[in-house]
Amino acid sequence: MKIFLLLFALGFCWAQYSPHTQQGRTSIVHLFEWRWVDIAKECERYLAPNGYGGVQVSPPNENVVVTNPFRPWWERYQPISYKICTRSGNEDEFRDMVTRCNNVGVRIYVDAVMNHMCGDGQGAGTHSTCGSYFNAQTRDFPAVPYSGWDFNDGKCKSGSGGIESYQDIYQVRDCRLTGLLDLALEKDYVRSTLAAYLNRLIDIGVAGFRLDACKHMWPGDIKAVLDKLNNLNTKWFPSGSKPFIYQEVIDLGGEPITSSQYFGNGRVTEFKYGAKLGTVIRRWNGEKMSYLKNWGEGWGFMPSDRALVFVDNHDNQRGHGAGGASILTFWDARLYKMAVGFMLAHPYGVTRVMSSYRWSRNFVNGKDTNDWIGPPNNNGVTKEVTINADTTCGNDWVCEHRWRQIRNMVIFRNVVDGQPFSNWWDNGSNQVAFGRGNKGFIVFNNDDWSLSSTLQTGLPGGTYCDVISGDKSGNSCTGIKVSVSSDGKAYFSISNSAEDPFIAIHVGAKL
Ligand code: QV4
Ligand code: CA
Repeated sequence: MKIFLLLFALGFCWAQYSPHTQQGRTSIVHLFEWRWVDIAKECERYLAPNGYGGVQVSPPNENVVVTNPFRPWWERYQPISYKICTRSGNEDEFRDMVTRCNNVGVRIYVDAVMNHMCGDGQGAGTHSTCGSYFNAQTRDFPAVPYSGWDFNDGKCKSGSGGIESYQDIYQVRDCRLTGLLDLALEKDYVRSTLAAYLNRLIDIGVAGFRLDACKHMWPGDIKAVLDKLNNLNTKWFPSGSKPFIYQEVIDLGGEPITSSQYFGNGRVTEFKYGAKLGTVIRRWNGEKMSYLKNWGEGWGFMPSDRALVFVDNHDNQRGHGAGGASILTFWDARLYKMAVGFMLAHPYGVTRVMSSYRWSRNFVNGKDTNDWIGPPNNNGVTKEVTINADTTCGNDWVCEHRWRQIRNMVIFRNVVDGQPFSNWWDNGSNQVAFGRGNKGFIVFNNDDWSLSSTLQTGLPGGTYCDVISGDKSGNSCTGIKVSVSSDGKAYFSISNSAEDPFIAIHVGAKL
């Protein structure tokens, strides 16, 4: 009986580290700035049929309307209230999205902005996405309500009231991040108000939360809010399920605040992952893919069961946040597909795929002066995500999650889930291969010459369709065919000038 209680207790507390995806689904896609009506449709027509586990959505709560620059994407990180009312849609549309996605086994994770309200320079009035009045100068947010008592003004010890040094853990938590009015999360009233907002979302049916700017909140204050949360809605989740939590903490080393200080609350974003993988795939600083043999904890990353990983995110794909120039994005499509393919094939972490929109970049001295540009819109109204005949998206939505190579690697990850990292091979340079037990195998050629090798795949003998160059369609392959002999070996030939210089096979794409 004691063992059972221990396992139950452990299982119980593990829950906030589990994304609660449906059996056989493993990855999250960030549908950045999408409208709720479009996400609901995408769950039914694309994400469920292609095995996506869940969607991270942009902050659904009322935010300030910024007109200079015109409606930047980042206005959504300046809360005015917790009314579900933004450019992505209203509460009815949000509820409909969560219900329809859950009904096809696709979870919804909400980007929750708990650390602050709007910028101290946002003035007063009703320029907010639901028309609520606020006054930043007097810290007055009657639609919550919050007043001066609920902010950290008196607590911050820096001269400017803003964060002046990331070496000072008190400033980082108690002062303003880029002028954003910092909430006093040590107050029970603020903790209860935030918990009430998250509990409304839990009641609607969301599966968990991306917690924004966690470095700027004390881990204990975050825990105090999480301890007030209800279990997930039993309409879609087993009784006793706790919300999945992944905390945005940018820890590239060199600061007193570290990711591990937040492990007690849930998973943490591992920003070293995308920064390092970008450097390796770009072959900068002498990095080589053959060094990826011990990828994961071997590279100094946090434990895999605490990590949320990604190649790029909404910040660093446009020069915000962390990661720098090495970050690969959809703008670097060929290398990007290799990086995302590697991430989805490797067992480390819970994986998140970025889905972006195009904007007109304008580099001046290496910085994109248009990094603020918001989603495709008609005079501020976000455009619909249209779907073209070839299944790509229109209206400047990039839809990386629909790219064959990425969609098929999400399926690859589902097929190999639980299988060990195995059969590593490399040529000492940038040609590498590895398997996942007896379920899948992937080969990369990132050298400036062709790859031609017979490798041990670990797979059962037979003919497999390469899911990078094509699909398995009926009883044939639309792309490259790979024949694995009864001893598990297969010959691979990959030109360094191939459109996508990597091949992936798995037992779900076997003729
Ligand atoms: C400006 C000045 C301030 C001044 C203020 C006066 O810079 O010095 O005090 O005006 O109001 C926007 C503007 C910024 C402006 C600020 C307040 O870009 O110039 O300050 O608003 O008006 C996003 C953007 C920010 C944006 C913010 C709020 O990246 O540029 O600021 O939204 O709109 C750190 C954190 C990490 C954070 C990362 C970006 O540790 O947590 O920086 N990442 C998350 C989100 C990110 C978001 C925030 C946090 C804030 O992923 O998207 O910032 O919620 O590394
Ligand atoms: Ca803070």
